Amino acid sequence: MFKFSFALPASALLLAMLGTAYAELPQVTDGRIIQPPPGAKVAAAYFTLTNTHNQPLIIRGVSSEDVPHTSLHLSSVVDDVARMEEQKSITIDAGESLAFTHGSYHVMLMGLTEPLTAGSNLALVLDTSEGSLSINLPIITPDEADTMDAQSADSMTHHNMKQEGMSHDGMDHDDEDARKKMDHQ
Ligand SMILES: [Cu+2]
Repeated sequence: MFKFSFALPASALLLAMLGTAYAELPQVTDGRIIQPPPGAKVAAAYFTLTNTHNQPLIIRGVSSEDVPHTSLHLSSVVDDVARMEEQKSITIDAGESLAFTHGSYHVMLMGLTEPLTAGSNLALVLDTSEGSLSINLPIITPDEADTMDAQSADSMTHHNMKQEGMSHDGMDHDDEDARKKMDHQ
């Protein structure tokens, strides 16, 4: 009687600890920021986020100590015009992965005061339904990014997007008119 009543809560506690502290952390892979041209005030951060939890993962915001303005963006093409819209939140279903990449979801880095230099890293914090998620993204050269594209499984998609003029890097982020259209503040 004593033995039974003791053993049950102990195993339940162990499961709870595994569940909250270990098993459900979202996984970040393929993190990269392509070094922008000298003097650029804007860049984009890319990574793949996998929701290993059995509940939807909701990303509600993003911040960085080193970048004045950061936001969640989604690129799209409407009537052959590339545009970006700020996202209030992004939901990743249980067990699913979402690629933040060229022509799709990305973290917009705006008002850069220091150059983003290849070889260094930038830390971001994602505000999610699972709590704050710190991620550290390497800054790479455009050549290194092309090599990653060629090696990645979705390289076809990237190259098709570039041909259609949808590539993020092809857009002039410094253009004042474009910034107004995108509602950047
Ligand atoms: Cu953007």
